[in-house]
Amino acid sequence: VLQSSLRPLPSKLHKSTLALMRCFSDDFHKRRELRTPAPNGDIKKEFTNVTSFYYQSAIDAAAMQPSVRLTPAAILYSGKSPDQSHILRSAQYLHKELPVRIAHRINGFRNLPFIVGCHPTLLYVHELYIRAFHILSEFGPIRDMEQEQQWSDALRNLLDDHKDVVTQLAEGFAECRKYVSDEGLIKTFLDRTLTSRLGIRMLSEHHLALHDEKPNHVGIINITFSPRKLVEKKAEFIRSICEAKYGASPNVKVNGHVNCTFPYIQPPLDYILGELLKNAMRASMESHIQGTNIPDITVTIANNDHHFVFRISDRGGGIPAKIIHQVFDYNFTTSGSMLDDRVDRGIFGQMMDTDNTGPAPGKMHGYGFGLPTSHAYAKYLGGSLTLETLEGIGTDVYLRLSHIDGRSESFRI
Ligand code: ADP
Ligand code: K
Ligand code: MG
Repeated sequence: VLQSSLRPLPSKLHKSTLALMRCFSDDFHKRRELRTPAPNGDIKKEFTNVTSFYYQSAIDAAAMQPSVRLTPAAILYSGKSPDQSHILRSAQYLHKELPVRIAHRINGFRNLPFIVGCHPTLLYVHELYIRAFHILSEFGPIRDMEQEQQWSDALRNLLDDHKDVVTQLAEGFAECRKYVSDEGLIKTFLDRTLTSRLGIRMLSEHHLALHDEKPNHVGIINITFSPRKLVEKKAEFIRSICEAKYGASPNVKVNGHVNCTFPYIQPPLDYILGELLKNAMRASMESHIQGTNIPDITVTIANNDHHFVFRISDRGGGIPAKIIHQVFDYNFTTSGSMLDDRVDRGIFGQMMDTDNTGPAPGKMHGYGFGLPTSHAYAKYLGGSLTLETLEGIGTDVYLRLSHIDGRSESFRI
């Protein structure tokens, strides 16, 4: 895959880059082996990979450049042209911008504590980024729509290759974070890596979507975004996962400004609302183990000139004071842990553990990534995520976000 997607090497490439690329393409064939830790910890092999990453002059040069971030309003109002020159301009911007952003992230991987950076799954993600850097930065200038098409195809393949990165990071850190005493270091790395990934994906998917004519959309921006419709759609989906797991699910009521619509970028909200609803449903189900009189979850929507807010209220028993300070930590979870004294560890406990072995699309919880990732995304989007909990009663989570219609400076992607 790697060899066919790389173009012939330009002669100006530094010798060490060539050496790395040769070693890297070999590694790529070994990636299956790498994903599973060698039984006796084949540190030597991993060590060779890691040190070779340190001699990457092309990545170093790109990492020195600043990233150019756009406001959603700039994207929204950049205008469509009948000759498709807006698509060409968008590709030219991304062609320059993405290698810079990826190089910054590769630096993040290089600066991880050695023992973390050697974890096979994290090393695999690090390699994915290096490979993406090469594929995108080796691509020549984009001057016409044919070159644009080739570039967009490469971009689409990369988005697909990177789709499981969040799960891979969650798995990798779950296994090796115990060796790191500085929690802040992991939080900074994950906040940056996950929000940078969100930005890259929003820009890339926006670019790809510019090719299609979808009613009420400019790229990924939905001009008539309806918070109520999104909540209803996510609630239906998460309820089906909840039912598969617990045999029943709480009702979700929506109130407040239910009729408002405005332009917004839906994909990150899909993720955040999904995670918040999963948490609320899990708490509601597990605090009512007998499965009767499961209390409703209420989502209140409030919309004003600058912000809009979702409040997700559950009656799932609240969060105990002894763990409240940890719920926003990456990898902190009460799933499958004895901390969770709300859960009967008998037959119910077994049911809960059956899908905890690997990443499955229908998981209700497990990696402890839902709250911290949603928090980082909300901040990246110029908003906030906070919660108020009444131990023994339930929890209110507030997701506040900025409008993107250009009336005030919102955030940059
Ligand atoms: P996960 O859901 O994978 O455990 P999260 O980051 O989404 O990870 O949540 C972390 C922990 O916070 C959960 O395991 C749970 O103990 C607690 N929590 C989150 N939301 C709620 C809620 N609405 N009610 C009760 N506990 C909650
Ligand atoms: K957590
Ligand atoms: Mg969760």
